[in-house]
Amino acid sequence: MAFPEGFLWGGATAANQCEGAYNEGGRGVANVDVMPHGADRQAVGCGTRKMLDFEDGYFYPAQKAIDMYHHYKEDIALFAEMGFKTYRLSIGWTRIFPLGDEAEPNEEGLQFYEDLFRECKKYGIEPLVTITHFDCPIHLIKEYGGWRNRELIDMYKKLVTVLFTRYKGLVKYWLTFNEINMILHMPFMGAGLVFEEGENQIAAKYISAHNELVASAWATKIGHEIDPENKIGCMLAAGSFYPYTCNPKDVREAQVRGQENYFFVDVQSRGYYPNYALKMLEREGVDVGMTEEDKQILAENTVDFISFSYYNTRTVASPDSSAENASGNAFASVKNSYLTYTDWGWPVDPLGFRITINEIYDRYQKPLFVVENGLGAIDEPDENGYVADDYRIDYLRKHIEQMKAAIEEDGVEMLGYTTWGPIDLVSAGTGEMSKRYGFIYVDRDDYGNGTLARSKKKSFFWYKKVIATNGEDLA
Ligand code: BGP
Repeated sequence: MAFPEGFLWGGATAANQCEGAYNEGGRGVANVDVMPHGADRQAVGCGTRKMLDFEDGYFYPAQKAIDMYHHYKEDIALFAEMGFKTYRLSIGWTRIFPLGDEAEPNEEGLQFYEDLFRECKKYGIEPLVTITHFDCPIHLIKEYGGWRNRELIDMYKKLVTVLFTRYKGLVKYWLTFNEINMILHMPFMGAGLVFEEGENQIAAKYISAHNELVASAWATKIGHEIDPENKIGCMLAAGSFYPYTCNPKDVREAQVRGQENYFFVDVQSRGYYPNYALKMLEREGVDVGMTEEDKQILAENTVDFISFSYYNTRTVASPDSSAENASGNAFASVKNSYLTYTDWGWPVDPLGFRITINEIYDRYQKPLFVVENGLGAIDEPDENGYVADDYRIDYLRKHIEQMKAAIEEDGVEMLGYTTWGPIDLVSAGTGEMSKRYGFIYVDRDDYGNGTLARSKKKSFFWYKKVIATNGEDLA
């Protein structure tokens, strides 16, 4: 059998993309709430269009999302019906600390997640908890400048101490920051950064990255101290970088972009800054403010496992190449003529999944956890809400086959696999509902219309079979 006994099959969501109820249960406002649907979303996510409050004339999809806050029992029952062994979800920071800098947590928020975890346990589903999935209290952005301010390390330490203490025995698997490398690509979403006119953006991004890396190491330390059973991982937006051609200039570009990506996990897994990063920061004149204590905390608290999302590889060319640009999960890349593309222009590269898995495993030699993989597509439901989503089944089948080969033939240690968006939810990149990933269809459109009714797609029954046979039957 390729997949080990106890392999954690499941699905992954993020609080802001599914919960809604943004102003209920004492919750405070976060950066992710004020990211509108529509043309300005990109600029807001990148920190170049300042939007720290709800503005007239915009639709904010996170406010209600798919209202999982009120539907979680129904949704977890559906996950259980598929046979989920794990459910990856994230904590809304502002449910626990509405402002971020208060002394005491909000009990209602803590109770909400406790109930949710108990609901999972009822079905034997192991929660996999992302401590922050792109969210940062808006108060910490307005008053402290987001993650560029070291004081956020203390706010985060306080948050994780509360979480590890309260959920001791209920939660064992934790991820510190979702797609930590997203800071470089969507800095408002990844670190609450809004840039001032003329500000050195590279400096702001790397200082914020440093603060998150140190906060992540503190979380690992605190989590292990509170419960030695805790397994704490990092989370990378992964995808190998391919050179556009075998021209050494393209190969070098791919190498540099790969290092830029792995920088984060190099620190979280090895415990120190790699030389290529130190040299780059020196050239850019960036001082991240590393203290002796930071060095020690980073060195002594490396992660237990490496988790990552995989949607596609990234093909890159040297700046003087004439290769055509393409999109793909916020990472600039060029068109790869060997691959097909999704409705949203993201490459589809199942073999690239095996390549990426091997690259990460070779580099760190720690257990891996695939915590996001999936296809965002347009679904056409029939009158009963049923979608014959063979294209989604095909995508997932081909990726699982490659993961299987990586385990069986390459000997990679893998803890589990959670697909992105087992239930349709709001797209992080575009704010759309119509970019659907789910096994479960949700009746809601891009502008907030719909009954929110849930219905099973064809892929629901397919994934159920995959899990029941521990990945043996992918037909
Ligand atoms: C990752 C994020 C998720 C998720 C996914 C799909 O970057 O961790 O939050 O949304 O990408 O992206 P999108 O929603 O833009 O299709």
